[in-house]
Amino acid sequence: MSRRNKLYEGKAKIIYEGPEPGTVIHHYKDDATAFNNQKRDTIAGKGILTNRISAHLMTRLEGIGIPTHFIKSLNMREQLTREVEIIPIELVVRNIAAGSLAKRLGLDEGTILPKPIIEFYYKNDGLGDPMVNEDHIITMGWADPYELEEMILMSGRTNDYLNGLFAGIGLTLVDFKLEYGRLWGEHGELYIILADEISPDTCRIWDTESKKKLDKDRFRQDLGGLIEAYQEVAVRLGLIPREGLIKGGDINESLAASLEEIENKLGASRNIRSITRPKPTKGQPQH
Ligand code: ADP
Ligand code: AIR
Ligand code: ASP
Repeated sequence: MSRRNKLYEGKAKIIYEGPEPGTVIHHYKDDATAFNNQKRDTIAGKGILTNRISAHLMTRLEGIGIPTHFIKSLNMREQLTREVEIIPIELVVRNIAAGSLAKRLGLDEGTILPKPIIEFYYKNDGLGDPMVNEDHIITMGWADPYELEEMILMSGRTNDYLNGLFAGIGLTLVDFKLEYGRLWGEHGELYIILADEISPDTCRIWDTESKKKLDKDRFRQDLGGLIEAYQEVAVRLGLIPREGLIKGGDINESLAASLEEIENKLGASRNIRSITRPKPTKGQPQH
């Protein structure tokens, strides 16, 4: 562990230098934080579940042609990814009112939105990730119009796909947060690829029938049963057997290791899709 070069330690993950240039290792921690780090705890086994779920969802998204940073799972808590230059914008897609949207607009939690809403937040812990609009993003140079358009398109497709995926297993995707990064190809071409994490830490997921919350709101709202909820999501996705991997803080390590193998076979052959539209030239009129 200590031989590796730690590049960054965040709230939920540690990023280590990868084995080859242009790669990094994401180590998923058991730490849970909310409300910009004001509330914290450690929940045994959480990192195993978020690592597995994120690896799986990224692999599925690659399968429908959305380029992602995911390369392969390494072990229970770690995955190898392509190193990207993170665009400092969090895109939140909402299908149903909850969380900060419900609070800001005085909507009842659970109100179905007539169409999905995309919001942008400037990724800056010191400022508490403030909500921003497209004009802020372009004017401040956080992303250019082409990059923003690409992120919006990919987020819409991701929402359509994940909505269907979850609906098929009796789950409702209420909202989620995405991060994207820049990756330059060998000829200097720019790719915008999906990065960071997609898991119950970054999505709101409800059981469709009972409306039970199966995401990080269990921690934010002190509802308890976070591991059971994340395991339920993993079980329905077909990632772990019904009896679960973690019981009372004890982790069935050999079972967890064998499941990684299956996941890696699934994701063995993937290509990063090229973005074909040219980058707009500065100074040209925008249509
Ligand atoms: P935070 O920084 O919000 O505390 P995490 O604990 O999840 O979040 O840390 C992961 C960090 O790594 C985030 O800042 C995220 O933007 C960044 N990141 C995610 N994917 C990649 C990637 N493929 N390459 C480089 N950085 C990444
Ligand atoms: N999110 C935003 N910042 C960090 C995360 N994980 C996710 C939440 C929720 C969605 O974005 O997990 O799924 C919207 O969050 P909020 O708090 O704005 O309602
Ligand atoms: N992860 C963020 C934080 O630690 C936001 C959240 O999930 O509530 O504050």
